[in-house]
Amino acid sequence: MHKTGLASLAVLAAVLSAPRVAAAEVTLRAVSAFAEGTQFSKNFERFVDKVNRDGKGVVQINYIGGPRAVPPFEVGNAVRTRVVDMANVTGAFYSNLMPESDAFKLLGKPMSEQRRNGTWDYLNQLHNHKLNAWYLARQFHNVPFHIYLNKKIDRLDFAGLKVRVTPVYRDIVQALGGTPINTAPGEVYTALERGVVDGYGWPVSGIFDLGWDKVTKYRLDPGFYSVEVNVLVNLDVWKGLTEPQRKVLVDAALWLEALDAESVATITSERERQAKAGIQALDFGPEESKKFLDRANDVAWDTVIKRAPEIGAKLRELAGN
Ligand code: 173
Repeated sequence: MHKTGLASLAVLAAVLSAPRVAAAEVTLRAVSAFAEGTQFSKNFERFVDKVNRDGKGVVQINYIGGPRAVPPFEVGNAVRTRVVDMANVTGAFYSNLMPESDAFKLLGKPMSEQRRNGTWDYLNQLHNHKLNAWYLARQFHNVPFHIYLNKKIDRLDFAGLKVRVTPVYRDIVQALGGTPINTAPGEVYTALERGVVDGYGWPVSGIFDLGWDKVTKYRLDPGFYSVEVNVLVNLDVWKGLTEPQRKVLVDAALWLEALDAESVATITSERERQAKAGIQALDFGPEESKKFLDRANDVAWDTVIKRAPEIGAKLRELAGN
């Protein structure tokens, strides 16, 4: 072999053994379980923009959109089977695949703490095993849920009321004697307008996004639990990423989790906006409120521990409630 041949072989060897930083840019396809531009998609969309800015030549996200692309209750399975590479979705929408996800609403510590105390790691392992997913980020730990009603109640009793739920609210609605009706967010407006339901569960923020203020009379206080909306990546996709690609995603995930600080102002402004829209708060005072919160906590843990005794007990220990 002559000299130039040897030289090009050496170049080839160097290229082949080069670290994977030299790998081509990868593009991940992502969806959200919530409508585009609405409260629980917004920060994920900012995350996508950030990755696309910081990850030029390394990793990019092709955001396909909200529930028109994949129905909300199928998003978890779409990540599992790699129909999509990444999703913004609440555990409440994949509890059919992972019953333990009912407990995520009970894990209300800031994510910085959940990452320090082993909660993130434990939940990541659960997602690895049960959903074939990497648990990249969790958002909105400091945003509570509420029950909204169109019929006035004079005590904490839902007898005769039909209430739209997801797994988040099912147990407490039942415990108070109401009839839970499970629907995706996209069906809430019509269900209220037609009187199919007398109320619905939803976080403190976001009811204006789909016009529900026009069909809502009361918000039951206090708020309860802790919203959880997660960014998941298909596990095979995650394993195939290079270190630099993962770093762009992890840095953006930590940035996304820190956006939870903004929720404090959002909550204040949403409550004010509800009041201006004529939505009245129903509050039965500190004693009844405490009973309600304790009940909500207990019935939720009962369900988790019944469905997943060992993992449920471990999650309760991590939650500290
Ligand atoms: O009410 C819901 O659809 C629901 O469970 C949920 C969860 C997280 C954020 C917003 C709504």
